[in-house]
Amino acid sequence: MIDIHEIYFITSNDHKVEEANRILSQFGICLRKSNIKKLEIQSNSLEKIVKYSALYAMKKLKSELIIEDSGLFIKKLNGFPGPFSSYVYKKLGCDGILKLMQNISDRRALFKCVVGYCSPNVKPILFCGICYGNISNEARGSYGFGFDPIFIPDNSNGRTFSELLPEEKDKFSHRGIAFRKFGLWYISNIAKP
Ligand code: ITT
Repeated sequence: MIDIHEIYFITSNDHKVEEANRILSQFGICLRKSNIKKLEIQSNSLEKIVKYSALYAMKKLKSELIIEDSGLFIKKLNGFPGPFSSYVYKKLGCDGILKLMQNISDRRALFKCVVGYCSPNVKPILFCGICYGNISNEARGSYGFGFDPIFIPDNSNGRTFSELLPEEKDKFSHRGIAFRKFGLWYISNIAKP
């Protein structure tokens, strides 16, 4: 029988939990959502935000845990919304970003995800994933969440994340890359047979 490793995931976002668990199941890891309050400092660096949040959560939970911070960085908007993606999505949504991008022909953008793991014995260790692509001219597709309908990852034949099946998104996505790095590290360093 395969042992399943359960780790707390400090997040309010059910979509993140679903995506992470889809990716981590191949490593025998299952993330369990924890609703303890996540403290997020204001910073331009996802890495700094994740490190700080992980240490803060560890003080409360005293158990191994995962924190993840992600964002959409648009080149011609100097990286906006970046670390403020969650707030901007809630206030402006995909339509607001499309309006900001009206008349901008360079639509290069990237999604970045930083996953932080720590335990009572392990200081926060970070795993990063970046997915390059473009902002579409209109929202398309019905899968996924957040800015998925307006992000066309490279090598997707022009389809937005929302037009890809969830498993296809995992192959390209920032979250897929970061959590696969974490899974590989975890099974070779922490969950050794
Ligand atoms: P927690 O902080 O509680 O984990 P959150 O949704 O607020 O949840 P972030 O602060 O990391 O998470 O915000 C990232 C935002 O960026 C998220 O709310 C989405 O709007 C957007 N985002 C991140 N990854 C995405 C993805 O794969 N597809 C679409 N949008 C994404």
